[in-house]
Amino acid sequence: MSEIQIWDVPAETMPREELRKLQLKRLHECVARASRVGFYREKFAKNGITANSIKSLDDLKRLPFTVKNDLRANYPFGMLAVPKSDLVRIHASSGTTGKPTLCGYTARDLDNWANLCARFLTAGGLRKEHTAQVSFGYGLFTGGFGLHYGIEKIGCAVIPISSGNSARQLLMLQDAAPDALISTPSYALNLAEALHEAGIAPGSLNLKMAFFGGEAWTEDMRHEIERSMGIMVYNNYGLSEVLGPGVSGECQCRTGMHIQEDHFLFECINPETEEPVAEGEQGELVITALTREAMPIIRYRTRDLAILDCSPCPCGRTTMRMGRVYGRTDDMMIIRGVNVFPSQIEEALLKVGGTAPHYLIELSRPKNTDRAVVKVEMRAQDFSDQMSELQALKQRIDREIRSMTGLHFDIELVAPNTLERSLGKAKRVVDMRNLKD
Ligand code: DLL
Repeated sequence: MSEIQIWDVPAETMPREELRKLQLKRLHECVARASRVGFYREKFAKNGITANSIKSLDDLKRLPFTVKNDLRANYPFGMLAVPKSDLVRIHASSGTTGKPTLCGYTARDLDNWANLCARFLTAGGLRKEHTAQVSFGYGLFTGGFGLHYGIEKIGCAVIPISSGNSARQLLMLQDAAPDALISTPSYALNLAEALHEAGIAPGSLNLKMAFFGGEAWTEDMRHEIERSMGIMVYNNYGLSEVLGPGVSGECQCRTGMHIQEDHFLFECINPETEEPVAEGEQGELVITALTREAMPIIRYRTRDLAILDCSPCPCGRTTMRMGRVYGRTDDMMIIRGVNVFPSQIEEALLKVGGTAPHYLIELSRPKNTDRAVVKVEMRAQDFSDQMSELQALKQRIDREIRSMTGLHFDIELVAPNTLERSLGKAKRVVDMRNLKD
């Protein structure tokens, strides 16, 4: 662990009482800004909400939730609280179907954003003298540009390589000798594999740390990457609707991701009842972006499931932390009536070991019964193993998944390098059940 450094000491170590006062002041300003947005103006009018009626943080409960469909319904620029001419950047959220949602930023939004990214990167150990390779896509996705300006803010050199072209990624890792890799965890796995195939020992690189975010991953995956690459890996979280990366990130104590609470108000609710869960219980994160000028977002239902942790962290930051995102409410598979998250399958596979960390879950419904298959990739070195050994491996995976989920999955071991690799966020589930019909 390098010496503890904090990017913005007053903001990150503010006494909680003072923080709550600042949040209230900013919530007040946020509601005033949101009143310029037709969607919020109408909702506020219905419930008699004005900025002046916000007297305490408890008043947050009186404010309406915002869901993804509200943003879609106001596509492209209906959620702006500033004239479009005040925007200096437009990104889009990574929707899988239909139109994306556009996210606008003013110059001040971008400056805040760079500082928030600088906070979590500093917390993980990135310093001015380092070089960082950004292997997130640069484009409408917020990952590339978001991290880029945070790194520059620190004064650290950026290699803006974006994702894809692994031969060039390896060349940069070797020759430009970055200290840090910044990407999705699944893309980092691809790079680890490419290194292995090229016969490059990770220990021969200058890489010391990595910052992963943008998709759900597991603690076992962290251990696997740390072990195989000999680096320290830190988790960070964000979403384009409220900013992009920079909403929260781990410090070197790795006891959860510090939430940038002077910019975001977090709630954790039961997604069914919409009531707050008890402290320390898992629920859906609901986020209010307190300082966004271009697009104030109030009580955004993220669909991300996590636990909030208010206990003190040894690093000295006073902010609340969030645990790893366990899954999304819309990622949850219901198989023969049982709720299963892809992260449970990943955990089981990594626990058993003996395969590559690449998998794909396929769901179908022959004869009206759910069939769940996990395709797991073999490692090249094990591929020629005896049939009996492969059979035993399948049985171990089946047993582990069953103990984790209570369900039987058909395990298919597939040849090395046959599952599609992602350049950004990995696709883990193919559901062919036509459940909506
Ligand atoms: O993924 C922003 C981002 C980029 C965060 C780079 C971190 C690093 P979206 O494309 O809008 O924005 O997707 C947001 O990704 O609601 C989560 O479901 C998921 N997600 C993001 N970070 C994590 C993480 C960016 N660390 C959605 N762990 C969010 C788990 C994550 N899921």
